[in-house]
Amino acid sequence: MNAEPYRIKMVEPIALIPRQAREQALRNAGYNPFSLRSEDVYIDLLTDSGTGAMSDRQWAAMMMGDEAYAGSRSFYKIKDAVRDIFGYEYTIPTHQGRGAEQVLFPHLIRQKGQFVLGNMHFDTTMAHIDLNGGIPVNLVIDEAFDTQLEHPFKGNFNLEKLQSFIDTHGRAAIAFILITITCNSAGGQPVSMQNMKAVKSIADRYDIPVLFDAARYAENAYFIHQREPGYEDKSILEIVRETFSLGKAFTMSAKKDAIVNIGGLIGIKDEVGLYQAASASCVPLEGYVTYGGLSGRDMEALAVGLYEGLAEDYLQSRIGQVEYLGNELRERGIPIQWPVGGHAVFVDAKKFLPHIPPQQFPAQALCNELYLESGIRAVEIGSLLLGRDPNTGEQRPAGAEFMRLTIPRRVYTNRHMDVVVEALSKIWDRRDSIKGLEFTYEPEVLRHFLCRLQPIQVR
Ligand code: PM9
Repeated sequence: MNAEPYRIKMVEPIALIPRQAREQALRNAGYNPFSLRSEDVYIDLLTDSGTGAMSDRQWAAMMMGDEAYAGSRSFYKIKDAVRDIFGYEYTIPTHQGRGAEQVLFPHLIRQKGQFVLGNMHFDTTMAHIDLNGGIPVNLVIDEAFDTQLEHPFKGNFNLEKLQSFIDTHGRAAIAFILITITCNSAGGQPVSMQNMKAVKSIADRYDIPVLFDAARYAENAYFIHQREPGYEDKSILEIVRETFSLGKAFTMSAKKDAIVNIGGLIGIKDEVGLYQAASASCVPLEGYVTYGGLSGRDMEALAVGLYEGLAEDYLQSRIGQVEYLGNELRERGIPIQWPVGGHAVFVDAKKFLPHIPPQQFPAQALCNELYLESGIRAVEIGSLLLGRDPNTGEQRPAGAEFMRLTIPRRVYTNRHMDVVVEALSKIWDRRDSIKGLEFTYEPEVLRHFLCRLQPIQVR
């Protein structure tokens, strides 16, 4: 048995505020945990994005930041790392993942109404496809939504659906294919190498570009290493290189696997034309192409983090912690997406709260109850997040209603996980008493971040 491959050098105090104060805080937040003050949160499992603990090497590297407006030495460290790890010639830093999406997508969606085919697009990705006149399409395998079904790669594309979509709509209707690794919205589920190669070979037949949403590039490679025959003796780095050889470009939120608090990247394999077009957009949107919204010190930490995220002992401990939480919950009968994903345990709120219909947001109701019970903040990944179709105004049908318990990297111990297990077990025992929610304010775009809700009143 191995413990964490690090020891703790700096700590940040956290505290549980009293129940009455939590009730008041949640009311003030409009029953939306995004609007809570983090000081009122005891264990924060809202996201693994930008919430990781940087290493001493990353902090040391920050002191070496070159803050030159143009041509910063720190930028070239990122460029070298991207070339070495992913094999891509061109790199543009951005302030975070959605910055990369806003810079790159306009150059890939050439006509209004073109489709962007994905296993399952993340919400900000979907928003940037929408904003550029594209139509996001999710083609993940059906097994992804059967939370109790054992499947090693629930993030895989349904290849028959992909082929049939292309046959039905024709090449010209498709802007590009985006492979999201790991597939966050399906439960942080991995995509197998075999499946990615099959997607690439279908795409090649029609000359459709394949891109990656690379936020969790290392966790996906770790799952391939663990689960896919033929990859057990390959290093994480080798698997990452093989993965990215299949794409022509990537967008990346570096706030996840690269373990920085802020940062994103565009990587382009070799197409100078695309690089030049994206560079021209980057300047007005993010900043000059050798910083793209980041300071030199941010870029230093990112260049180090890109490698730290690949360390096998770290990945084993990180994904091991997610598994620990998942196993403990499962043993108590709590329904979760199984097997657990890389960055979070996804609790199946449809099964947890079958009496609450999707339009009353069962997973959001569960998040609120968890906060009230124990000061733990989780996040909804379901109907609330999916929102409405921008053309029809209808609620998009969600395949699953998840409450995501997202584990920040190198931050919490398994004792914190035990607190989560105890709290959810208590809620499980009184689940029938939990009520659904209704809007008091619903923003048009990405509503889950800013909406306000209230518990449905018994009429
Ligand atoms: N993901 C997450 O918590 C952060 C925003 S919502 C609290 O899971 C993928 C697969 C993501 C992602 C963000 C982004 C956007 C793109 N793709 O947040 O802009 O999971 O850095 O990245 C979040 P940024």
